[in-house]
Amino acid sequence: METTETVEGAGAGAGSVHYRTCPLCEATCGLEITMVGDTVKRIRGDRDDVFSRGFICPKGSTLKQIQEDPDRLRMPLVRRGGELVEATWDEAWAAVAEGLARVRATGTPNAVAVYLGNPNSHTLAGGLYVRPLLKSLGTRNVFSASTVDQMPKHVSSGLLFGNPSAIPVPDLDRTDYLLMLGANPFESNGSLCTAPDFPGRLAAIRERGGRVVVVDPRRTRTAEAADEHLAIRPGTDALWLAALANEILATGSADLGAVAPLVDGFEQLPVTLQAFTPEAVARRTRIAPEITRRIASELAGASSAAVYGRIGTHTVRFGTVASWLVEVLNVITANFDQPGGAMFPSPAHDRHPDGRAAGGRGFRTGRWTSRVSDRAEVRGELPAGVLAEEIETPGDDRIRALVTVAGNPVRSIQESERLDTALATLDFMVSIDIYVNETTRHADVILPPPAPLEKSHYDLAFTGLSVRNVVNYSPAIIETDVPQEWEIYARLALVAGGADPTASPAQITDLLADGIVAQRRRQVDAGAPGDDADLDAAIAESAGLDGPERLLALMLRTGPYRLPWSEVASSPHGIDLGPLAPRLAEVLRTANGRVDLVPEPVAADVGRLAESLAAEDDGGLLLVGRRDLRSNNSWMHNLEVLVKGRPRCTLQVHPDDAAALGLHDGGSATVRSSVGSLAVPVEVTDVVSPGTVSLPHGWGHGVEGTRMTVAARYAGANSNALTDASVLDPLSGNAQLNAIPVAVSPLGS
Ligand SMILES: Nc1nc2c(c(=O)[nH]1)N[C@H]1C(S)=C(S)[C@@H](COP(=O)(O)OP(=O)(O)OC[C@H]3O[C@@H](n4cnc5c(=O)[nH]c(N)nc54)[C@H](O)[C@@H]3O)O[C@H]1N2
Ligand SMILES: Nc1nc2c(c(=O)[nH]1)N[C@H]1C(S)=C(S)[C@@H](COP(=O)(O)OP(=O)(O)OC[C@H]3O[C@@H](n4cnc5c(=O)[nH]c(N)nc54)[C@H](O)[C@@H]3O)O[C@H]1N2
Ligand code: SF4
Ligand SMILES: [Mo]
Repeated sequence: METTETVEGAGAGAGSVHYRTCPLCEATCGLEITMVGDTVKRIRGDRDDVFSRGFICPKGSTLKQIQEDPDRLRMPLVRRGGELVEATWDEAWAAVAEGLARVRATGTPNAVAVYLGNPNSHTLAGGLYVRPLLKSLGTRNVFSASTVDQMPKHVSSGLLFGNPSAIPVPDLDRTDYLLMLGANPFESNGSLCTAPDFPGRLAAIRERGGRVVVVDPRRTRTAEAADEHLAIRPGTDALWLAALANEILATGSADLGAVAPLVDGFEQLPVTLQAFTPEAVARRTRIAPEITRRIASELAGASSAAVYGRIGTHTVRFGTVASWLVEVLNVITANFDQPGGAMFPSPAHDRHPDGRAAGGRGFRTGRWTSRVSDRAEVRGELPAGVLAEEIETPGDDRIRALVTVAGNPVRSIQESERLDTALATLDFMVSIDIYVNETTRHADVILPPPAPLEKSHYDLAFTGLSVRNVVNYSPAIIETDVPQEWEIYARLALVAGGADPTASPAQITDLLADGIVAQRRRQVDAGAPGDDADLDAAIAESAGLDGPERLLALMLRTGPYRLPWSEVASSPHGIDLGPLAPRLAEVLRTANGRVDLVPEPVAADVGRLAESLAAEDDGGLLLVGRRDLRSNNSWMHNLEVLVKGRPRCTLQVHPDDAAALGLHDGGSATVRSSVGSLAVPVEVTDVVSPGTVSLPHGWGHGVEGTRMTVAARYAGANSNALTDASVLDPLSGNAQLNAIPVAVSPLGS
């Protein structure tokens, strides 16, 4: 692979320089990594990366610390006599086969549940080999981090476009006006909007005379850098977005622009949203009617504008309605599918738009429901919030075994202390993970994949959410004795399907490759652009490859850009495929091939939103989360370089609230919610608005049985002890993790 060059003077003697994409967050920064032998000497931003141009955050260089972390697992662990002890891979696989078979023998396939964590979106194994694993397990008890995150966006896209994977992103580099709600890219580096150097791209909007407005109950660093900050009352974004749309409709300034011929239902909007005038929502949102009117007029009048909502608008009780309203605003201001507005990326590995008449099967949820509280299936999974009750409650189909793949639900989902207790009662649990953490300490077998630098990388998920079309492949740069991650996932799929643990994981790659070829062959036969020659070339090129590379080569050559693998593999800084282009017609999968602007399930839930208008707001404290640049959900707290310094897991309280409650900076408080209580250090700061308190998630380390030495010293508190699993966004099953009613008192009182 021509991705290295030799350099002198990189520490002890000659080194080699490698380029790869950082897999840690959604920003996909290019890294320049200097190695001497198998030791990482230096990691910095790759100035020649076609997308990130040298940008890097403090986490990017910690791929070195992850590589070297003595707590990171390099051998499987198997429980013997109650203790997790090191074992060979053969022993570990035998234990997995025995454990799964034992549970299967006494229950239905639904007795084995699976939880898929966030890093599955960041690995090739997660993107390509999870599907066969789910197929083999054949269980309806599939859970993932999606229902504590972005599921409302999938549902709004499913209902609007018939396509839950078609997620519009703000065209950051060309927009003249960005209205951003519940997102803090100065800390998160962006989400459902892949844009390395998000801060720089926001600054560029202002430099070219555009405007950035941030809506957040906290005055974040993102808000500080914007033209305007609106400190909305937590949990009320849907009300405010509805008022913006209502105002645009009422003033006659709505304009569907170029997408008008493809949009149904526009005439229903005014009635659907009639209750939500700027006056009507002011009391609940705490945003004055004249401000709402002005923003509506700015949005409608801007030469181009994009509305973008993230975690703070999704992990709330009206997540799907809020997500839908974001799209409605983009549509009715003539900014949908247009440069500078909200657009659909076109990833290079995607199937080629086949040119067939638009139309598809539409989108349905609730094909099955959860056993205990009857929650609807969405995209083949159930809300993560019901996992604990499905383990606790006796009866047929009770969950008796769990497979966790790159997840830490004991810190990341609602009522996670309850889940912790439930996991201890399972008959069998296997985890694919690099650490013994709060979740995996319950496993009977832990299968560790290689570290990031020991495996190849390509962003299957984030090229579909990216503000430019880019392709970038990174080979592994450090050799390892550990099986490749895809082999572990593939072998687990085989074992779960009853195969002998010695069966070759390459079988699964063969199956997946056959599937891709068959799908693309059907498209060619149906008259899609391209021809059999491309497909034959793809098959020939991929034949000499193995695992994910073989599948990627097939997809890229038959995808929209017809990229030969040799070209992708020899472009260490990536290939820029240009800005986003309008493509609404080809992503639509509704039955009639048109946008359903007011889908019936959403219209029904708007009724619930209208009821909430009248609800009392007693002005009590509402808890919201937050992210910190030097953290990443729950799993990077074992890296001293990131966690040292001022404590990060603090409860932020506004000075007025602190005074009223008798709290002081540096003191401690007890926070109580409907489901739990927590002791936390207090940070008094006017960054949070009055009535809002904020605590980050992913902390609460150092519990018995975990093996993360550094994290244990910077333990923090688990904010998900406070989140109520019974409160969900009904359309998506998504968790409410923000706007949680809490009571706060000085510790000990
Ligand atoms: N209160 C509150 N809770 C939240 C949130 C919030 O804002 N507030 N945010 C939610 C969101 S958006 C998310 S995405 C979830 C995250 O929820 P999870 O995905 O459950 O949690 P993570 O902390 O990301 O845990 C990732 C796990 O993967 C392991 N891991 C890391 N790299 C790899 C790898 O390459 N391969 C494998 N196999 N394993 C790996 C880590 O050791 C860790 O155990 O948390 C959610 N929870
Ligand atoms: N450094 C770092 N980066 C990360 C992660 C991390 O843990 N650390 N996690 C990654 C993951 S998994 C994800 S999903 C993304 C998330 O990326 P973002 O969505 O940008 O997440 P946050 O930084 O949590 O920003 C959410 C903001 O919403 C605000 N908020 C809370 N409630 C409300 C509300 O009711 N209304 C409004 N308008 N705002 C509200 C919070 O104050 C916060 O500032 O970040 C990713 N990147
Ligand atoms: S912003 Fe994200 S992708 Fe870029 S270096 Fe930091 S963690 Fe890696
Ligand atoms: Mo997330």
